Amino acid sequence: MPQPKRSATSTSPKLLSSATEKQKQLQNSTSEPGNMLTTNQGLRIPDNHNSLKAGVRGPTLMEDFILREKITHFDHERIPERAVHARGSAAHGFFKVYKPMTQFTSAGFLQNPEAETPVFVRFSTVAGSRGSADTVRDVRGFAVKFYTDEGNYDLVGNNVPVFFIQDAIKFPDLVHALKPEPHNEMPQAASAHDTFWDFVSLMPESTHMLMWAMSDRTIPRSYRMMEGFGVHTFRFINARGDSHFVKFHWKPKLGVHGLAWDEAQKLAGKDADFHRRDLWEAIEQGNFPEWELGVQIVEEGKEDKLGFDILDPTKLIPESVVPVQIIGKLVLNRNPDNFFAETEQVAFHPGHLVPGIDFSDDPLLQGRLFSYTDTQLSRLGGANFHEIPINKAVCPFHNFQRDGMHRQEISKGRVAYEPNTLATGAEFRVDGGAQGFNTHPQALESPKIRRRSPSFDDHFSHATLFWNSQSPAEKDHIVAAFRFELSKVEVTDIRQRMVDNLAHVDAKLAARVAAPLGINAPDPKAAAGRLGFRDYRIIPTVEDDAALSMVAKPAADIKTRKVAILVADGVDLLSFKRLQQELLDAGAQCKLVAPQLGFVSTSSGKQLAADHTFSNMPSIMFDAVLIPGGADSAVALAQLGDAVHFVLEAYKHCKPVCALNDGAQLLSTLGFALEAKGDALMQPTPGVLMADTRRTADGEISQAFIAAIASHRHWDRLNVDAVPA
Ligand code: HDE
Repeated sequence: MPQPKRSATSTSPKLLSSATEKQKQLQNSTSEPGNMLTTNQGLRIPDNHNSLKAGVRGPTLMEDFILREKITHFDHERIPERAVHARGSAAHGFFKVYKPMTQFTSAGFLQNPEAETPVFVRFSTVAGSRGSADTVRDVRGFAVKFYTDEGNYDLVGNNVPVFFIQDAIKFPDLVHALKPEPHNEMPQAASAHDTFWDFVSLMPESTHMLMWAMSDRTIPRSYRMMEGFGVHTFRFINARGDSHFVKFHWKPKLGVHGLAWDEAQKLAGKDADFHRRDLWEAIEQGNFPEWELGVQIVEEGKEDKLGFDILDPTKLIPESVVPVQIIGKLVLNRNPDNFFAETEQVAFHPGHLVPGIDFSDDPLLQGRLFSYTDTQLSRLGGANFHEIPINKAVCPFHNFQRDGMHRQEISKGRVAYEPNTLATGAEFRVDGGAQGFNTHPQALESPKIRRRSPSFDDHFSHATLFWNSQSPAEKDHIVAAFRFELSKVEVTDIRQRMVDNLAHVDAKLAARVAAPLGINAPDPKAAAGRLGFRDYRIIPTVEDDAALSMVAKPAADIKTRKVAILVADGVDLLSFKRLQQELLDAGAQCKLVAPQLGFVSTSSGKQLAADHTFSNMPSIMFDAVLIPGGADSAVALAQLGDAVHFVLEAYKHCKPVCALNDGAQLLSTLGFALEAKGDALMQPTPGVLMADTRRTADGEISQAFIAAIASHRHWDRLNVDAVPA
């Protein structure tokens, strides 16, 4: 038998090192594009169109390891989706603190205003599956991973500052009630069904969160226009070891805006990726979304003055009681390269902390600390998910954990324990010192007990505070949302139980919700008689708080707002050219929507390229509508059902509509007309402008239209319910 030749590498140290280098290099490289394909073992594939067969018309052979490798990999492409927050979109960016926060926290990334900390942010819905629609009524996740020099810090929050339940042990029940019903897997991504309302109507602690869930917060216009909240109370710990309680807030630069409910439902069908696309396109266009980080800081010992338990995640600290200090900014400026590798495989965890930040004893937070690692074990297939590039810390990390599924690191040497002397010859013992993470030495001495603190018993006063803080239009939307959801509940007792609970928030709210539901008038006594009901009421420190209203947070500008310009042959370019430029200058995006793609001829014989058609970009995909002048164009549009519907729908969704000269004909179905001798610029109802461009001064129309767009929606508009769209 021939002896195998001794390989050159085993005899030559020089060759050994270059081979090792080559191996390292190759291990780090990903598959290279080009005309060449290989198997996962690096074998060149001669033909990627035909499997190996016994003759050109014969059966496929088992032997075809190339086919089997390809199909096997494909068969295992899917991983379990997240149990909650399965549907998400993410982006890279950076965080920068405005001033050193040394007084409160030793966290390194909160000290140096010159330093940028890389972040990865994932937004999500909670209830739906990975392929569900973006614009459903649901709370949004707002999870931020900071890749700091001291390790990864995750702020895993939502776009609502409170939660449904007070104790983690109720989370599986809540999620089972919310998810599609188990016998028929319906409805997808919706809370409007019996099991959800059955559960929450029996859990009065959820009432405050339900008020938020039924508000326009849960149908955001864009991820870029949502607030974010850490929800729980955390601690800041400074270098001296002093602890302050802290609540985290993200404030979007573009203001906080919602969709109309009818619009949200239609969008779910017409563009299920509406929020994903919006975030992606904004970043691709260089319109990087920004938020400011705010903190509410409460000195330890002063929390009792708040009048409620700071550990209760169904309560919030009103901003009028403890103002939000703005301490830094977050900018998202890069889309992921690969959805699966980054957005899908990112693993957040409220327990990913850095020195200077610590937990409170909020029992919901404490339960989360177990859940997030546990879920990744099945989702990402083992204990080494921290080695996946998107999850990897950017600072050096080292410990003696070893092996496990999909291990990437090739740990060297024989020492995998501490203390040891064999690693370097000297004694090695861990000494993280002052820089290590030291848990705040909070004193604890209590009996073990399985009971809720009586200080968590107030289930209603913050729901009332939220209700009192809403504008009349926002109150209308909340009532409408409760009515919609409860009208989908088949069991009348559940509807009744819910409105009985609502009577403890506000009698008028409950009566309005109950009116069209075919049930009795709300009965607060019936609610109070039920198991689990607590009628302990704190004396609220404030009756209302403007910061809880979305309307109270308009954007200062109209950056990235989408304006549809409706055009057909004969459109008068002169009537809108200047206004279009002024909108663009103000940061808005203008798109020409026409009966068909290709070119539209203007009244002066020019050709304008249409961006969209009425059917491929309906009004729900825009923030505002501009109807230019031009007699022929106006007549053509008025005769086109899709164009008329476009305008009516935008009107119904309370969007700004501006009609110029002959274009005003499109508003005639709404009963509005531009009088030749009347005012040159009319506003017959909020956010509807009609103008004769020949009689208005330069800039007059654009000023009014830009202000109308900045107000976002004109919820107090006339006769909206009468408009069929
Ligand atoms: Fe989560 N949550 N959660 N959650 N959560 C998950 O972790 C859980 C809660 C939040 O984009 C899961 O990796 C428990 C509150 C966000 O990847 C899971 C409890 C808040 C995301 C989990 C809560 C959140 C999750 C599913 C009650 C707001 C998506 C997949 C004790 C402060 C993160 C995963 C992303 C995801 C458990 C309550 C926010 C199962 C047990 C309160 C934004 O581990």
